[in-house]
This record gives sequence, structure tokens and C-alpha cells, in this order.
Amino acid sequence: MIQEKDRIIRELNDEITKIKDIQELQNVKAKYTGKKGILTALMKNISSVEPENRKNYGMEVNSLKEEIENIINEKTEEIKKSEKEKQEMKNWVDVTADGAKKISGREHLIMKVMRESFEIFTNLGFTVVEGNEIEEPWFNFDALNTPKWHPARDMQDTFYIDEEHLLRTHTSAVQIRTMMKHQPPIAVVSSGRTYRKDEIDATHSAMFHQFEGLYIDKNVNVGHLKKFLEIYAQKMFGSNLKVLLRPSFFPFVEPGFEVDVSCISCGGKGCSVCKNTGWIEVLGAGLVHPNVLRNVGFDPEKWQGLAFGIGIERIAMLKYGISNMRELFKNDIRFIE
Ligand code: FA5
Repeated sequence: MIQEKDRIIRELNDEITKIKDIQELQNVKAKYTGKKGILTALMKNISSVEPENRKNYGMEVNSLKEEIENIINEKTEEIKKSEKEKQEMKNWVDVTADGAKKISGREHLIMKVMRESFEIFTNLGFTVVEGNEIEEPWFNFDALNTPKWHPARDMQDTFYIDEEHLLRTHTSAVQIRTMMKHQPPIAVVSSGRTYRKDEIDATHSAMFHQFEGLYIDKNVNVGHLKKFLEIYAQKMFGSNLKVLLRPSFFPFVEPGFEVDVSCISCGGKGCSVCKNTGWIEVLGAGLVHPNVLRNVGFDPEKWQGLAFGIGIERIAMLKYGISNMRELFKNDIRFIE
């Protein structure tokens, strides 16, 4: 029996050294301690042993069983430990490694200029109002003293949805909607998208953004207009900037102006950006036409007003030295950064 026992243990040790996982170990365990295993066969063999030797034989088999179980338990622990280590290696995190790069969003330059424009005028006491991108011709044209024959109303210039609806060509329609809702004095600003069938080039787009201002009060004059625009230009571009009002025609103002700011690139001396004039046009403005005041039920003898419409893209281009307006709409992340 002793020899048999040694042989069994040797074989078990040989088998066990090759084992790498619990499943294989279970198979070996079954081979030795299972119902049809070696130990059971040895136990069954007891009947063929001399009666006086049976006790010893039984004790030997039991001690063999204990030894086998110890070997298998030890191996079980060893496998479990190595599997745990493998799992830990898999989940290992290098806490000293660089973290994942966080990508944070940036405000688009159009939104930035719009927000800064709002800030300048709300600090002067203006209130922000909203307009409609889809407008009715009466608000976009008629009420703004722009009669049916005016070229701006032409199908060539305006995106019509149907006869009653169009994509607003400027933010000035907000003036009418505001004056129809509120009594003077009024000081409002509004901004958003506008649409025109303009040829797209470095300074024109079919969709662009305007920033509208309207101030209605008693004794409003061009001096007020100039001062508001000077404050705006200086806060937006810096304190050395000059503002030039050039007479121009808009049906809804009288007098009307196109407003230039002194060229930021050359400081007004003349360069390629300002086409050697020293000035760059950024907005349209004027004193609200008496017909417009009448259209909304205000008495032009009592109330006067000033209004202006700023091209947001043009301001962004000037402020950030962008030579082509298309850059603002490309959504190229490198540009936005
Ligand atoms: C107007 O749209 C008037 N409503 C402005 C106004 C308001 C005048 C209140 C008087 C009183 P104008 O068409 O010039 O005016 O446009 C105003 C500004 O919008 C321009 O100075 C320019 O900066 C910008 N702009 C005009 N057309 C385009 C375009 N296609 N693409 C980009 N910007 C444009």
C-alpha cells in the first residue's frame, strides 16, 4: 500500500504542475476523489484485504485522501491567486499618466461680438428685444416706409416664402414690432440672422447677422446718434477710434447715414484693408422717418427717434483681422480656436 500511495502522490504532483486553471484542476480532483475516482476504487478494494489488515488499510487510504486534498487545496489557492493578479494587471491604472485631454468649447466670434454689443448698449440703458426671422412684408418693408416699387422688395433681393412671408432682409422690422407694443420713450436693441440674395464674396453672405438699435424720445437728434455710435465703436475697438457719418439713403430714416470707423489696420492713414480711404463702413443709421412714426401711431411732432443697423460679421472681421467673411461660416475648429 505504501508503495502504491507514493506512486499516486507522485502522479498527482506531476499532473498538477501542468495545470493552469480551475476547470482543469476540477477534472484532476474528480479523477482522484470523485465517485469513480482512484480513492473510491481503493476503498472498494478493502473487501479483498485480510480482515486483520483492514483497519490499517482504511487508515492508509484516509491519510492518502487527506494528502490528496491538501495538494489540491494548495493548488486551488495558487490558481486563484494568479488569476486575481492577472485581473489586477488588466485593470491596472497608471495614476501618474497624463489625463485625457479635455476639449472645451469656445464662443463663436459672431456670438462674441453680438454678446459684447448687447453688453455695451444694455449698460447704456437699452433693453434687449427679439424679432422674427420669418417676417411679413408689411413689417419688413411697408411700415418702414419702403414702398412696393423699392428695389429691395424685388424677388431678386429677397427670399420670399410666399406672398405673405419672407426671410427678413434686415433687423429693422424689430423697430416696428417694438413701437407697436410699447409707448415712448423706447430704447431697445435686437440681434439675429438676416437674409438677402446677395452675391457671396469676401464681405457679403446670403445669411448674415445684424444688430439693431432704436431710441425714441423727445428732442432726439443726430448728436445723440453720433455719441451712441462713438461709444459703441470705442468700447468695441478701443478709445482712439473715430466715427464718420456719411449721408446715405434708407427709406425709413431722414437724414440717413452710412457709418464708417477709422481703419484699425492703419489707424486712418490709408492701407489696402480700407482701400486707402482710412475708413471702413460698418453700419447704417439715421433719425427715424416721420412716416415710420406715423405708421405705428406716434406723433412725429412730439417724438423723434434714432435707429441703427450694425453688420455683426463686419465688426468681427475688423476686430479680429479676418479678411474673408466665409471663414466665419466654415465651422473649422482651428479657426474657432
Ligand atoms: C440696413 O440693413 C438697414 N436696415 C440699416 C439701418 C438700420 C439703417 C436703422 C438706418 C436705420 P444695410 O443694407 O446697409 O442697411 O446693412 C447694414 C449693415 O449690414 C452693412 O453696413 C453691413 O455691415 C451689413 N451687411 C449688409 N449686407 C450684408 C451681406 N450681404 N453680408 C454681410 N453683411 C452685410
